[in-house]
Amino acid sequence: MHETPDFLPRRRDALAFLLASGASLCSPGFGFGAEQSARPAAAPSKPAAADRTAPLLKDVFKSHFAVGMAGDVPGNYSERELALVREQFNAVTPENCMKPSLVHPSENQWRFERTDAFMNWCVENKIAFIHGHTLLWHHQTGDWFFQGDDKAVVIQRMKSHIDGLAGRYKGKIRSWDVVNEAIDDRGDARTAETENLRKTGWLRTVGPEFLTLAFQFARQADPAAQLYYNDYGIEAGPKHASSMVLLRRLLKEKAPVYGVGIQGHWSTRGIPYDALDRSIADYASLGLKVAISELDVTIAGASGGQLGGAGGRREVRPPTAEELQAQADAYAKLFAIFVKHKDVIDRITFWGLNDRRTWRYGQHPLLFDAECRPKSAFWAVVEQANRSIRPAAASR
Ligand code: 9MR
Repeated sequence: MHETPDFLPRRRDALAFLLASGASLCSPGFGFGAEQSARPAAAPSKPAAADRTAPLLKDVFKSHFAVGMAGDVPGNYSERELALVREQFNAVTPENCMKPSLVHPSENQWRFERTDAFMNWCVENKIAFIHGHTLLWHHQTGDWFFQGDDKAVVIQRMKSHIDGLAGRYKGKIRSWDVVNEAIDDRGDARTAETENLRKTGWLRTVGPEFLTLAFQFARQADPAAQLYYNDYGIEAGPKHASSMVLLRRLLKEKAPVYGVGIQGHWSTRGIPYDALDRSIADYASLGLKVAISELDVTIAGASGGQLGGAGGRREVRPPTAEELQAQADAYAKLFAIFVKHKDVIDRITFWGLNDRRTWRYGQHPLLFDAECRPKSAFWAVVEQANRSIRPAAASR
């Protein structure tokens, strides 16, 4: 049984105490197994507090949206980390294992070991909301899809890929990223009036209709799944304008698009809050839902969803108190926007679990530190839920 323990008190007055104490949600005695995880690379241990009261994100935002994490669970996650996943989150996205080249490395070869293990873990642990990532992408996609450059053949391969993956987990995956990152990064006033599609194998062989077809194939493979277009940087500037041009066309062509995933790979050094606020309203005006699908806010180094950025395993400089506060402030502002748009937003998913399980290792981007302890950003996020539920109390 991995039910949320009901004995956990949820009193707000315990929060300040916890923050000061450095209590770990993964500490032995918190209600999780006492097994030690692999030694994290950052943040030294602090003594465990006697009272380990902490709210659960999935509960505090219950009336707003689902709150998720991304990871190829159970993989080599420690018991502590897995406990944190099932306690705090009610949505999970496979970070890598469902990407085309991993699950479908060649035309006649599927590798379902990790995806099946992922699905089984989520089902066994009663994760209500499994979000699939990603049916089509330009990256991590075998060249075999495009070999021969024959449009009809490539479309057939696309269909059998989508059938094979979305069909296998039909009825178990609530929503899918159908197409990921199809819009080019380089945009200007001229491209803003166009879809400005990225020059990929899909575009070259099939043309712009590859997106419509992908959505239609996904609908056929799993008629109940909610289907998303997912991208980074689409909340602002020419890329946002292009996303609107693209989505309008897809809807006109009757592509069954349910929503837009704004990835949300940001840095405390510059988040386009106003543009984000407007972009959510823009997508809603098309009749679409929104997910913040890959949220992280780095306190150092690069942001954005581009691969090959400043991630990587290198020596980690611990964050300063000021940096942690700036990050908490940024998360608070973001969640104020998300809460405002709760009727449009279905899900907020963090890209990773903690500052150890993140593609931006060393940039401390998430709500839990390397040892699963809630950071200032965690409490700032929780406070936004409290404010929205009890606005009068919060302003006192
Ligand atoms: O976090 C993912 C990382 O572990 C992988 O090495 C990388 C390449 O597959 O993809 C990362 O996730 C990306 C996601 O699938 C799409 N949006 C950008 C994410 C960060 O690069």
